[in-house]
Amino acid sequence: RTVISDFTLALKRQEFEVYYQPILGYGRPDELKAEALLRWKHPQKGMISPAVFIPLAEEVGLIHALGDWCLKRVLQDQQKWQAEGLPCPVIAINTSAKQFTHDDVARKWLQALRDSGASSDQLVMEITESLLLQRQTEVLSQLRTLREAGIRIALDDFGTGYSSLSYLSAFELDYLKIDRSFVQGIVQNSKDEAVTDAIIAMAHKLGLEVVAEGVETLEQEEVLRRQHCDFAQGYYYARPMPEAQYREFIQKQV
Ligand code: G
Ligand code: G
Ligand code: MN
Ligand code: NA
Repeated sequence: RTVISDFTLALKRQEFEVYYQPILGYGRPDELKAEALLRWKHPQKGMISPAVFIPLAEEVGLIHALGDWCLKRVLQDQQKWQAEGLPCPVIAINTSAKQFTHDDVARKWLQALRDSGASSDQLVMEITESLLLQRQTEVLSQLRTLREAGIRIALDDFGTGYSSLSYLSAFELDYLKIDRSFVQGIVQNSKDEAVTDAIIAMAHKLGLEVVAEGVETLEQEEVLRRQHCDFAQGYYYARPMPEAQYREFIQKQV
C-alpha cells in the first residue's frame, strides 16, 4: 500500500483526531483560547505525530484534504460546545504554506464559515515564516482576504527558520507566537531573556499581541509576565488533549 492510499483510507475511517491545547491570557483572559493540533491514531502503528505525517501529507498533496477536515472538525466542535451552553473558545488552527500556494485556503475558510454559520472571530489562522518568505501576490491577497473577513492571523514558531524582522512590518498580522526554543532558556540564560523581552516590546510597538509557546514552569511564567507577554501555552498549564477532555476543561472554567 502506498502512503497516499493509507492517508485517504485514514481520513475515511476517521483515524485523525483534533486535540486542543489551552492558551492562557495573562492580560486579556477572554480572547485566544486553544490551539488545534492534529493526531493520527493509526490502527497498527499507534499514535503518529503530526511532525511526521504533516510533511508527508504536504509531499503527496493530501495536506489540502487534511486541512479541510481539521477546519470542519473544529467548527463542528465549536458548534457542539455552543449547543451545550458552553462558551465558544477562539481556536487557532495551523496551516501549511502549500495550502496557500497550491490551493486557495482563504476561499476555503470563508466558505466553511458560511456553510457552518460560524463567526469569523472564532478562528485564528496560524501561518509559518516559510509562507511569508515567498512573498507571492497570491499569498498576500489571501492573507488580506482573511483579515478583511475578520479572521485573525498568528505567525507561528517566530524566531526559528527563516526569521526576518521585515515580515513584521510587511505583513498584516495579529499575533506573534514566540517559539518554545527561546522560552526554554529564559530563566537560566540572560541572553534568552533579553531576546524574548525585545521580541515582546517590538511586537507591541507594531500592534501585535504575543503568545509564548512551550511554557513549562512557574519561573518561566514569572519572567514572561514581567515582560508583558499577552498569552502563554505550554505543559505548565495543559497538554494537548482530546475534545472530550477539553470540553471538561471549558466547563470547569465557566
Ligand atoms: O502537536 P505537536 O507539537 O506534536 O505538533 C507538531 C507539529 O505539527 C507542529 O509544528 C504543528 O504546528 C504541526 N501541526 C499540528 N496540527 C497541524 C495541522 O492541523 N496542520 C498543519 N499544517 N500543521 C499541524
Ligand atoms: O509548531 P507548533 O507551535 O504549532 O507546535 C506546537 C507543538 O508544541 C505541539 O507539538 C505541542 O505538542 C508542543 N508543545 C506544546 N506545549 C509544549 C511544552 O510546554 N513543551 C514542549 N516541549 N512542547 C510543547
Ligand atoms: Mn502552532
Ligand atoms: Na511553534
